[in-house]
Amino acid sequence: MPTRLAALLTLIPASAAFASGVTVQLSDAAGKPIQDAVVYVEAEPGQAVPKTMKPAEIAQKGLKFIPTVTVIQTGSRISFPNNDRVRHHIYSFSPAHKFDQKLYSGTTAEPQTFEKPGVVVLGCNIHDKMVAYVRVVDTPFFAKTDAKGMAQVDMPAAGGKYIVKAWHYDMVASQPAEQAVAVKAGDAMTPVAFRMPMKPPSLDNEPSPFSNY
Ligand SMILES: [Cu+2]
Repeated sequence: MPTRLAALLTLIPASAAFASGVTVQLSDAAGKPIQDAVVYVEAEPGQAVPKTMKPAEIAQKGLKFIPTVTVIQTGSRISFPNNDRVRHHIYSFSPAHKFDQKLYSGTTAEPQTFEKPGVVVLGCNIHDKMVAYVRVVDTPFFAKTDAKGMAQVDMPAAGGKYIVKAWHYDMVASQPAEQAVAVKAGDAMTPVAFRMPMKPPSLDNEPSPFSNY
């Protein structure tokens, strides 16, 4: 893109009519929508992407992590407000980000900066059922699918070749599904659809989610 045009486009607010990016429809092998999947769009090698570093928050409330799934760009921070009266002990053994924080009731864990791309599974040492997933990605272009399996990834002023990836913590494959996509520049969203085989609903004898990452 000519520099002058790029400079002009940066003057247009993200909410203006110049919506570009991809809309993703995610369904399982039977065609049912997949909710809470992470979809993200990576540039082809050698192509720079902006660093937006939007921070995120994973709260603890009612002995749950909220939300269950979080996606952030590599280098971003997540804070962990504790809204419960009980204490939690948040930890992760995942190679992408190991940490361990004992907390007292009402206290909040230090924010963590996630420096490596990958999957980080969070647990609580006191409440075994608490689990949350952080997908750390090398791009600012990402979204989560809704109840209809749809996600819209806004890519302001983008256009060109990209790789769209989709990941869910219950997917059968160990690596994200991916498709090469030519994203249209200007006022257009490029539709992408994925079929992703999923594991059967949880069984009591299922291996712990912590063993996968
Ligand atoms: Cu806990």
